[in-house]
Amino acid sequence: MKKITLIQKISTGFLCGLLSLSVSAQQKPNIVIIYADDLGYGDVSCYGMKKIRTQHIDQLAQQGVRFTNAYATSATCTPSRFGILTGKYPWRQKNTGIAPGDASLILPTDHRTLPGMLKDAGYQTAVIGKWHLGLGTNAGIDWNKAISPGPLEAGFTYSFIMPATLDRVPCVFVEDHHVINADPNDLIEVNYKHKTGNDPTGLENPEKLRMHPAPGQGHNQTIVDSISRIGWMSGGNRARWKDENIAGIITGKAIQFISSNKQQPFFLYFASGDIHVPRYPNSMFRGKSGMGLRGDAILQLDWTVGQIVKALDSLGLTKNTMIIFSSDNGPVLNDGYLDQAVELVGNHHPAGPLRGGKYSAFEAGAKVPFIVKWPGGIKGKQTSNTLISQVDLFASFAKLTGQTIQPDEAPDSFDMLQQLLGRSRQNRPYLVTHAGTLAIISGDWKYISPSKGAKVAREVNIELGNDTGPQLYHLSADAGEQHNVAAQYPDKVKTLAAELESVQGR
Ligand code: NG6
Ligand code: CA
Repeated sequence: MKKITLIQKISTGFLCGLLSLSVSAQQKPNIVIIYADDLGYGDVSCYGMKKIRTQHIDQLAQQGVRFTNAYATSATCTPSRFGILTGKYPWRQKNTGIAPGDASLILPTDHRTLPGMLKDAGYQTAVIGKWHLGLGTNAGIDWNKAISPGPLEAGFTYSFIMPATLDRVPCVFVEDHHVINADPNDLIEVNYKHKTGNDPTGLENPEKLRMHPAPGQGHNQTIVDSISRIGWMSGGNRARWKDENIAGIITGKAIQFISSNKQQPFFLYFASGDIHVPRYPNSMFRGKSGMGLRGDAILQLDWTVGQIVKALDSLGLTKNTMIIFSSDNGPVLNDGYLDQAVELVGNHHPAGPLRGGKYSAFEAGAKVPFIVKWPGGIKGKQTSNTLISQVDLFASFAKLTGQTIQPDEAPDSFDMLQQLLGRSRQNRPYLVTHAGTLAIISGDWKYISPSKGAKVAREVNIELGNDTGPQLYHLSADAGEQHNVAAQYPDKVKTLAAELESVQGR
C-alpha cells in the first residue's frame, strides 16, 4: 500500500512537473532584439525626426514603452555589441574596440553569454545580421573551411551573419560555420595587410566605383559590388553579397527562424546593417527619403521592422513576443564614403538635441532610441525617462526567464525588468558609458573623465567629448552639454570620479 502511494506520488509529481514545465516553457515570451547600426537618438520620427516618417518603429512605441534615457555601453559598434551580449562593460576586457575584419572571437566561450543563458532557459537563440565580434582563433581563419569559434560557440543555436561591418571584407554571409555559396574552385582569401589576388581596388580603379571613398579615411581597397572596402579579398565571387539585397536577405532569414520556432520560446538578436556605411539600400528605398542614401537606409530599416512585426502577427505570436528596438551607437554622416549624407541632411539633427555623435563621450555617442513592446506583459504607449543601459538586458532577461546569474557572468548588468515593462521608474544608480574616455551618469549629473584625446574627429566632423580637465554636466538642465560646471561643483566632480573609479575597480 505504502509502495503504491509512493509510486503514485512520484508519478503524479513527475507528470505535474512535466506539465508545468511545458506550460511555463510555452508561456515564456519570445524575445526579439532589433539592433540598428549607427542610428542616432533623433533619427526616427518618434524621437523627433521630422523629415521622414518611420511608421513601423513609431508603431512599436505606440504599443510599448519608449525610453528617453537609455544607453548603449559604448559609442561604437563592437564594444556595444559585446556589452549587450555579455552583460559586462567592454572596457573591462582587451580587444573590445572596433574589431578589425580579421579579429578573432572576442565573446567568451568558457562562460555564458546572454544567448547562452537564454539557451539554458529553453530558448532557441539566433543571431541574424551584422556580427562584428570577431571569428575564429588567433591563428586566423580559413574562410573555405568550418569557421569556429563563432556565434554557435558563444551561445547561439543558429547564426546567419555578415562577419564584420559592411565596409570590411569578406563581403559574404556566414551561416552557422560556413560561408554561404562558397565555391571550392574559387577559394576565398582575405588579407588586411596587403593586397591578395587581382581584384580591382578603389585606389587603382576608381572608375569602377558607384560610390567613392572619402579622402583620407581608407575604404579604398578591394571593390565588391562596385564599392571599395577596408581590406583585400579575392575569390568567393559567387558568395559575395550585393549591398542592395542585404536587408531583404537577412529579414527573410529572420522570418524563417521565427516561423520554424513558433512552437517554442525563441530569442532573436537581429542586427541590421542599416544605417552603417556603405549605405546602398534596395531600389524600393533609394531616392525615397529626399535625404540621400542615409535617409533611404532609415526607410529600409523601418521596413525591416515592419516585416518582422507582420510575420509575428501572421503567426499569432505578437502577444507573447517582446520586441526591443535600439541602436549600437550614435549617428555619423560621412563615415568613409561620399554618399551625400552631409549635403542632404538639411535641417535634420540625427542626434536630436544631444551633443557629439558616434565615437563621442558626449551624449549622442551612446544615448540611443530604445523601445520595448510586449503586448502580453506591458501596458502600452508609455514614455519612460528611467536611466537604463543595454548591459542590463542580461540580468533582466535572467529574471524574466527564471535563470540564476552565475558568479562569472554579467558583472555589470542590473535587473531592470520592472523598468523595461514600464512598471517602475527607478533609475539605475549609476551608468557608465565609454568612448575614447569613460563617463559616468548618476541622477541628473554626468561626469566625463579627463582625456588627452583629440577634441574633434576631423574626418567625420564629430566632437569627441575629450578634455584634459574634468567635465561635469547637469543633464536635466543641460541635455546638450553646453556648460561644463566642473569648476562650480568640485564636490560633485570628486564624488562621481570616485564612483567611476570604484566601478572600474570592481
Ligand atoms: C572606423 C571606420 C568607419 C567604420 C567604423 C566602425 C575608418 C577611417 N573608419 O574605423 O568607417 O567602419 O570604424 O563602425 O576606417 S562601427 O559602427 O562598426 O563601430
Ligand atoms: Ca555602429
